[in-house]
Amino acid sequence: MKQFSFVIALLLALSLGAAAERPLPHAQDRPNFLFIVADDLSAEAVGTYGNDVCRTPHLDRLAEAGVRFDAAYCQYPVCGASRASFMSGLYPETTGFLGNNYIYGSYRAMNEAFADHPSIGGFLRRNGYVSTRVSKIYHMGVPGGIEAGEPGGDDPDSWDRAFDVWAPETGSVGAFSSLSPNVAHWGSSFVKVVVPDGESSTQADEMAVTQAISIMETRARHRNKTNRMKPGDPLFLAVGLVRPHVPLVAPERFFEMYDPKDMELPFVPENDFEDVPKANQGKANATSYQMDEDTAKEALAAYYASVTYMDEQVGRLLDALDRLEMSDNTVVVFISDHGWLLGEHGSWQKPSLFEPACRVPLIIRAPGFEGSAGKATSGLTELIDLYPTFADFAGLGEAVPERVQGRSLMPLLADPSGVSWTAEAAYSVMAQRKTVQRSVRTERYRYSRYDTGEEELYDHETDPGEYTNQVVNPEYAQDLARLREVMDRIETE
Ligand SMILES: [Ca+2]
Ligand SMILES: [Ca+2]
Repeated sequence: MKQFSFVIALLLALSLGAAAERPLPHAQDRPNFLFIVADDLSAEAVGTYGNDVCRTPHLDRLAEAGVRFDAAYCQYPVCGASRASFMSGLYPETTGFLGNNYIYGSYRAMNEAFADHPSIGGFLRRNGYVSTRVSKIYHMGVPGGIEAGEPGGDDPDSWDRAFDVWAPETGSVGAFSSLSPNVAHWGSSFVKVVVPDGESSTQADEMAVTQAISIMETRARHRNKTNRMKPGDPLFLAVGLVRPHVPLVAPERFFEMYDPKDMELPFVPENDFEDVPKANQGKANATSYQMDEDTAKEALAAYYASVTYMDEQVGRLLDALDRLEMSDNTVVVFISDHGWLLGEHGSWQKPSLFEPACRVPLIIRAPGFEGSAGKATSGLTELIDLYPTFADFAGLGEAVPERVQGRSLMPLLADPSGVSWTAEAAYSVMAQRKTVQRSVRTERYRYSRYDTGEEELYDHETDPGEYTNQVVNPEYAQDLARLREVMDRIETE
């Protein structure tokens, strides 16, 4: 990829401390953005993150050409609040958008105090970008909202153009089977649908990606002067993929890759929940799903099939960028809105404050940062950091609204070793069943606190599976006191 002169100019300006005086880059010099948001994807299921069963060749190649963030965390392990948070660059408790609301207009409509606070889409729009959404970026019900073709909790100010998909989801052609006797997911059952090969062109993610590629082609040619998109206008293209969110729908060829008999469920220690507050036990198989071992393996295989199917759509987007010669001036950012439990702690799905639900995959491939290609960073990051990161790439770092609580990830892209990156903690919150539950992840610990007063402390240095709650262990008293202080500070901010 070519070096990007504005990036170099920007880094130079920053190093000279003269960022405030530099002129805005010309529109033609600003990069396009392709922002891909997967739904309910656990980092644990992605090849480049260490899963050697689930195949994600396209995410893997994106990571090989970009930077993989190994310690990236969502701010709320559920679709609605997480998406409102990363789009606004604000913690969920700042806007008060806590939960899985479908308010049209998102946080801006929900809280008057933030009516004028632009999302990252709105911010880039106001600064010369053509901002476009395809499918689920803010909250949409899956499968219900997709089956209804609704914009869900969209914020129309974020976009010049927005495209919803209207797709069959649970009504897809194919073999439908239920994986759980219970409806355990906001009215949607834990089901799988095996779509015959060759009959998947009406699937939500295939349609979304076809629409997105069509927008890229229009951008690459821009011959029509009456188009809103003028020659040289940079593009912010946000593409939402709804897999691997349930229903686990995929063509048969993806299910054939994963024989349920070969699936290995995560190790769960006996009496794991003995030291876990009730509030963090909500997604237990024993109570919520009641899958036997064979069905749980079938669920894992179906999830992997959905992940690989989603990954193929990512591949189509990357191929289109290459074909249209846009890769050299397009920053690609891939995330999931939050993580997912795949049998860890005998639990499934979200919401949960365990690591697999709060941690997210985050991969950024950016022109001008080829020196970091293929590297991973363990610097602590939050999804709210994306807002200022996009702005930084656009040369608009100084114009980011003061309210935005994230910070640009550019230093980590320049130096993934993280030597120059300090972050005290990544923060996640959940509010449900009238309780507020908060968690901070530091380099070493996960510390969670519930409004019942109950606490969890896990030492990731010795216990990455979060099996042993150390909150009553006197050996941890000093570190626990420090973490309580961090939490106190967050609670009162
Ligand atoms: Ca989600
Ligand atoms: Ca335990």
